[in-house]
Amino acid sequence: MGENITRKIIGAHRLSGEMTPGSEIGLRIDQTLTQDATGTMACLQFEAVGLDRVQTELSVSYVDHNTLQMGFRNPDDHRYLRTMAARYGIVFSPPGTGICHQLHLENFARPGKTLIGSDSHTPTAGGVGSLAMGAGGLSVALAMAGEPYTISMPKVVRVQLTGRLSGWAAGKDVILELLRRLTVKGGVGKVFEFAGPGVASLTVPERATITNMGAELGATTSIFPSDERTREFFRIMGREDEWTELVADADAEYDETIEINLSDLEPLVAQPHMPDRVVPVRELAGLPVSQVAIGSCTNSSYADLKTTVQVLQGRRLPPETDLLVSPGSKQVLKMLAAEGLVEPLLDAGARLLECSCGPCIGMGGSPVSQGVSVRTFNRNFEGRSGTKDAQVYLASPQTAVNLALAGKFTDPAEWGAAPERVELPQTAPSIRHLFIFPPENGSDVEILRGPNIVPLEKFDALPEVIEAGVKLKVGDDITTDHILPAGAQITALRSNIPAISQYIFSRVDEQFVPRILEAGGGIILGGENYGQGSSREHAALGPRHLGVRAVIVKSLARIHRANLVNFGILPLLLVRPEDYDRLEQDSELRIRTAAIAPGATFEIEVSGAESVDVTNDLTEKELNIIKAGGLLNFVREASRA
Ligand code: MIC
Ligand code: SF4
Repeated sequence: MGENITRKIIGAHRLSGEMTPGSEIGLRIDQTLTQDATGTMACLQFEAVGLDRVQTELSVSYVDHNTLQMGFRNPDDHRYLRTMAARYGIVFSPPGTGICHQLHLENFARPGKTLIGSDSHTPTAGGVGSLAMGAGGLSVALAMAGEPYTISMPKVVRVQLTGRLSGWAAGKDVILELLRRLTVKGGVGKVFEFAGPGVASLTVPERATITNMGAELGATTSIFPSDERTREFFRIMGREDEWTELVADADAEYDETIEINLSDLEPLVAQPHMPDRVVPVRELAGLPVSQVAIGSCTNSSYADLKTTVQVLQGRRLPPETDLLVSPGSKQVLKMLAAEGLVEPLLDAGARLLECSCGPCIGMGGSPVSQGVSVRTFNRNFEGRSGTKDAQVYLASPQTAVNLALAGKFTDPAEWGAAPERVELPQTAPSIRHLFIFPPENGSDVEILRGPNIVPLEKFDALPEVIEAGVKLKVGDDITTDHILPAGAQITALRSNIPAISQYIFSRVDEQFVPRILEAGGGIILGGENYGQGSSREHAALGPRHLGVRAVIVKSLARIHRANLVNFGILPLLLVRPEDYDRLEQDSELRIRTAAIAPGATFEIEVSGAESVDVTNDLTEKELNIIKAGGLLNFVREASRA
């Protein structure tokens, strides 16, 4: 029987476990990436392991989230990351060089390699055939230390692409169509592997847009074959020697198949406040648009920006619409400059921002009150833009720039002829010299820490009995942005857990932190898909710092589930959904943790009411990690044994 690409890569990296969907497997990790917002923790955790050098083929530390440097905190973090990278053998990408995923795709990603990154959009590298997964910072730290990365063996979904994109339809519309059909929960436990005759028609940047936003499906990852187009991309990036072919066998089998005819796609848009609320752009015609933002790791490539400029050329934006453009990397910006494409952008009235995450993570660029902002990003969760009542829509650059010029939603039929699809130029300027490569031996390098770098706290083991109250009850699809909001002020505290914990659930219920502190700990009750979105482990670390020992939910998102385990919080699943309605904020619960066994159902006592049944999907090892008080304790104990 032939193999698909996903199984080929997993097979070549599997250190333990069976390759049947749902079984726990351990994978050897070739490459890691971190970004500054999650990377400071990952680096502190790597240091805590006590090795002299990273054990991976390649580890890169990017600075792209907290680049604003308002006050000492962010620059202190950057200096720590730079010196720590030199000390332990990590490549460092300074602030302003670009967005981690765009830079990794252009400079380091390789077909057939495994990559984990402390950022949920790490699957971007699947655009060139890497098996690239988002993970919590601690999982990345341990991969840097040479430990296997554990996942549940995914199902592989063949996404059969036929036809070709035409008119104003873009790569973004392929993934928006998948989100429309499958929703933000539709990819849980799955890898989306793209196949079929339509693949060859998509450029590498288009493929990367699609795999990037596969994260919004909740998927383990998404991946494209590495074919002649991929080879051409590597040649243009000046690293053809790093290219290898990687295609599925002709008779490869898949667990499921979905078909998308690219020729049928039209411009789509995700409405507030979830990436799966997708409708055709034409249906919203007439809605005024106050801001448009083009950029982010989803859509900031040379092709995305060149298309934007081609539409803007010689035209002027209406005064009521602000257009923000953030190139994905300095390489993209250099290519635009070389072709004289920066000037028309400026002349149209657009604002050119730094090559960084910027408005996507709420670092500036907030919309006006109740404003409609159309963004080429991947997330439109409520409040993430920094303006609480803004309405954020997600679309392709093609759509975004047309709406910016009109100052409102219009029917694509009125946009005139679409420009030709942009291919990369024959050669691209290198920016390799901007990365700081580590010395052969870094043992003499002094690691510089400012006051914002607060050492890790040591967590205690899980008690035999948890007696605590439900301190917060939340609904379905709670994102990590609800648990720990983004924005300049809060994100600057990512290396300081005591300080950042004060913001846990602050936008959901301002009284949550005082309430749980007063009680000395507690439990969180949630609905379906709890913890979807970002990989930020602070959404587990913060609650743990505040004394949360268990979350009881209907279902969990993959990375957040792993983060809860990593920091010793019990993720329990309600057996009967009705019990969710019976439990209230302030219900007092008694959980006998000694009675928990992997996969087994057990009772939780509820004071003054009937008990509720919960279960878990934990493996023996995960349960032992939680009992030890978290993964770092577990690893330390294991190395002592
Ligand atoms: C995001 O897009 O939400 C982030 C910011 O990139 C996060 C990581 C973080 O919170 O630092 C992600 O996607 O994992
Ligand atoms: Fe940065 Fe936004 Fe991409 Fe997250 S989704 S890595 S914040 S650009």
